[in-house]
Amino acid sequence: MDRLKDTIDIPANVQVPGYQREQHGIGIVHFGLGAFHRGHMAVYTDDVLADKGGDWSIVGVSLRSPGARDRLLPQHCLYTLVERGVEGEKHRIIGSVKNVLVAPENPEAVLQQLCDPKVHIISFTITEKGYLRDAATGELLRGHPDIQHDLVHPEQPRTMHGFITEALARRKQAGFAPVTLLCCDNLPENGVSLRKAVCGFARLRDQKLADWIEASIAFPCTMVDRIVPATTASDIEQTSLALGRYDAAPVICEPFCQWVIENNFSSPRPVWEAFGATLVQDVAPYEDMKLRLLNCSHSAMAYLGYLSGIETIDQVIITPVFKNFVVQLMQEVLPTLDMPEGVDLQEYCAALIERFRNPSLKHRTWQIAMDGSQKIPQRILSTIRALKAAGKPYTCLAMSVAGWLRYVTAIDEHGNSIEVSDPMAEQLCRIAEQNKDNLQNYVQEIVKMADIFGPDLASDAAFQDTIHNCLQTIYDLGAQGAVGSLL
Ligand code: NAI
Ligand code: CS2
Repeated sequence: MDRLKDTIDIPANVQVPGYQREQHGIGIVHFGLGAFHRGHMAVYTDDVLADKGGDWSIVGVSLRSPGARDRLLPQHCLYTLVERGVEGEKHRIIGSVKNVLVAPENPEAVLQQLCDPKVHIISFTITEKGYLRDAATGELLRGHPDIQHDLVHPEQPRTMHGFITEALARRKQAGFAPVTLLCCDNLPENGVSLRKAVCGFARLRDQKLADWIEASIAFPCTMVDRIVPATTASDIEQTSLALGRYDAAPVICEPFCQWVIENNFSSPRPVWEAFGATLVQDVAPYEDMKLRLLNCSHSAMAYLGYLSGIETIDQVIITPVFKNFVVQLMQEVLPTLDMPEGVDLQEYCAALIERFRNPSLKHRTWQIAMDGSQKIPQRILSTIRALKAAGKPYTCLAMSVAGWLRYVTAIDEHGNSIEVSDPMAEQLCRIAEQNKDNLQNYVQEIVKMADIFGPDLASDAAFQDTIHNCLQTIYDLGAQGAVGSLL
């Protein structure tokens, strides 16, 4: 089968880029060219290029591995977006990505691309762990070896922080117009989190540069939403058959797509709002709604579902006890949300259940369970704080935290090992091993991790007791039985 490398003779039912790619220059550099960016921001941008034109093509930067580059460059960075919904599949070739740079191979090439005066937007989906931040306070982990390396070797950075700071220093020196730094990760106040990370690093390097960044560069917050599971070998095979071309890098996603962006830019930008994005002054209510309802439910189902031996989210949500648990969990969360006029939260919750039920996505509980130390704080713990402050119950949320504690013991309910993928996995699993004969001590040692639970919950005996009781129930009844005991 020929490789996808152009749109000649592509089946008529496959949408192809509605523009001549070579006529559009690079305007965006994106760090973290993973599945989500290619299923979300790159699609909005493809729409802009087709209908409004402009130099808004994207160069992706991989900070860690050549995989994305090796899959995309042989096909001129074209790839298939596969929307899977109840009406079936829709295929679309996306053309907005034009090149991929692998930072460890040639950091200078990345810096030169960032310093192109035609680049106006630098965006990020580098996962929650990519920001090297204290997950509870959001402050930069200044002692991280890569941060320390980049302070000593500013011209051969390893981190996003190092690349961005060096590029901004060079752009400032050259008198180029400011760029906008656009975070699209699932972080609390993600633009603020990005600014803390970048300016925290810049201050360590040059206070005046940090002051200039604070004063000149916009870090708009965003709420990004589209369920985009990791692509499997079967997805590649099925997509290639449908296309009649071999596509090594298709992206599988749900039909739903939402992007709420703070209207705060220090540069030109594509008119994404002409194709469904929403520009607002305050993203916070939308971000809270999404992180505390969608992502919280996702994490709860990931840990408790995986422990119950259920592999994918759609299988978890069609299990009655879990469906009822998720509904109850959402109702527990609702009092902490204050939405703008016209947003119907009950409707949103019902729509989420339907999105979770999508049987064609096969979103793995194991994938969502990744990086819990970086996700739990904004998805679950901040909601618990709000409920505790209001004197309201947080039973389902506590069971979700207990599910995570059970998961990171790295041994499932059948005695099989769990591959815990988390930047803090070694520390978490060590604590579990050291306290495997004393559940109360285990809970105490984990909850004492203030870089996850924050100093308030880390020292809250009542909170610890609540988590301990939930965890004991999970050990007594199993994860599914423990969930059922709450209903
Ligand atoms: P992915 O695994 O396909 O891509 C992750 C990207 O981040 C890769 O380019 C990888 O090289 C980079 N990365 C990973 N760890 C890093 C680190 N420590 N430092 C720098 N770069 C690192 O994941 P995907 O699906 O693209 O998701 C990425 C992020 O997008 C998520 O963590 C989340 O914040 C956000 N997101 C994802 C959604 C989804 O359904 N997949 C939906 C909404 C937001
Ligand atoms: C998921 C998110 O992997 C995870 O942690 O909860 O990537 C989720 O799919 C997106 O936030 C949906 O917009």
